[in-house]
Amino acid sequence: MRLMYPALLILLVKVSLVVLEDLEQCVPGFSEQRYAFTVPRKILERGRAVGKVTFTSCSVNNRALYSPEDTRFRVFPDGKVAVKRQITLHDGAVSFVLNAWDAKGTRHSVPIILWNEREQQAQSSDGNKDIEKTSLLLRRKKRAYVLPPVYITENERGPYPKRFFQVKSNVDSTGKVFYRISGTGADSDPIGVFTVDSTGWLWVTKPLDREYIAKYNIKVSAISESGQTLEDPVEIVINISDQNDNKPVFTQARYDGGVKEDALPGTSVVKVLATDEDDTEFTSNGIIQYSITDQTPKEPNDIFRIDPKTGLISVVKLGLSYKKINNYVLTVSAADMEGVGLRTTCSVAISVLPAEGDQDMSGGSDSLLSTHVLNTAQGIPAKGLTITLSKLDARQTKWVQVSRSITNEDGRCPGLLRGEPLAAGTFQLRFDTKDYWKQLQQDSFYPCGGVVFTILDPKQKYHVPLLLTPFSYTTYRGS
Ligand SMILES: [Ca+2]
Ligand SMILES: [Ca+2]
Repeated sequence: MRLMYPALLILLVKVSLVVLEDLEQCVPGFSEQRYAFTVPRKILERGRAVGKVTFTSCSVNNRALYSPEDTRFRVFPDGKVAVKRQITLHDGAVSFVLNAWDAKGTRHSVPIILWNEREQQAQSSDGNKDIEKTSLLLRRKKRAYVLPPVYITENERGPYPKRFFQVKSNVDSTGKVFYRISGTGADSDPIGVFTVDSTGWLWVTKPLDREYIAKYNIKVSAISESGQTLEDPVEIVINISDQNDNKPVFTQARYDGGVKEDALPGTSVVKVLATDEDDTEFTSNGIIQYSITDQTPKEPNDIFRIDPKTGLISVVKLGLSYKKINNYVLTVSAADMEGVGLRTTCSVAISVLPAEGDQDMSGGSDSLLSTHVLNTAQGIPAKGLTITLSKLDARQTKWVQVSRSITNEDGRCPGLLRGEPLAAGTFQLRFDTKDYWKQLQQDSFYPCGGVVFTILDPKQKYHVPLLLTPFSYTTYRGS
């Protein structure tokens, strides 16, 4: 037994050397530049296998990790492509990019196209003789060739130029055939992104940017030596597949909002907005989700929530107190890929305002008509804004001024009625907004804002607040 060990050892060393040599010569990648699978029906139910890809990962066991960019598909370790969620082929075809990683961690991407067999037959039944074999199926529909779209991933690594598709003319047999391409990216701006060589191969000359141009339509013509066009041009649609190369960007670095301390759960406070230039149609690279990642002060926590899809921040529960904490700063994050991708943050300042009817702030609880102006652009009460109260005269023809006052530190006007009894009728509050913004060195779109309202019962309380930014104002009936 002892003698057998060295022999076994030598054998093992030999075998592993062979494996290593094989791996050193191994070229990772997919077996095809693209895969086209046909399926017998329009609706692909969950679990259906549609085809198989072959990928060499160059790892010892040649296992690969696949990640389809369309999450309705899954790809098993053996390369089998199956439907994960039911799909309807509305246009007769669907395509997506499949990524796989080799043993060195390099990503390889390949386009996969699924065709509905019936649609294909219907389209090709009118001219079998013209069917040409390219690297994909080329079919003739009426006078123009219909080619399945070609996919190129943006930001693809060089070296450039890279060839990606071949067309062949079927009148090739007699003399020499030249090819010419036209369209955006070929002979019109941006010129020279794509070229064609004498064998009909199309080349891409530089990395592409989907956010610049997402789709190219190139026409390929076959030309004889004497310069004659030999047949109808072939149109090739080149779709640029997205990579997640853009972070979400907030429209403002900082947002401000205000909320009353007695605001009920569900009250909206402020809405943030971020945009992402990446694709939202075929991938989630541009689909943003919002979350609150930090709050100052930390306690009480969970007072605010953000709608992950809309960015609307609202009050979740009671517990705000103007006297205890009158300002919160939230850190809000926007992350693409539906919340798991690239992340950006912004800060949101929220002012807590005293509740209505708070004696200290309202300028007297006996006042039946009150107003309150809030600068919602900065989340602060609007101080020093001139307000004129007028009443429509008995003949309903002109406005008669009742009083004129200026808002105090809290954005309120305690002297609005100057002790006069409130009478039924139609009133107007005029807010001199231009002068207010001017003192803050800001331009305003509205020189003034007028709110006209009817008082039916003079014994009731009427509160007419104004929420103001340089470009908008809103009002509502408070109490
Ligand atoms: Ca993105
Ligand atoms: Ca992109």
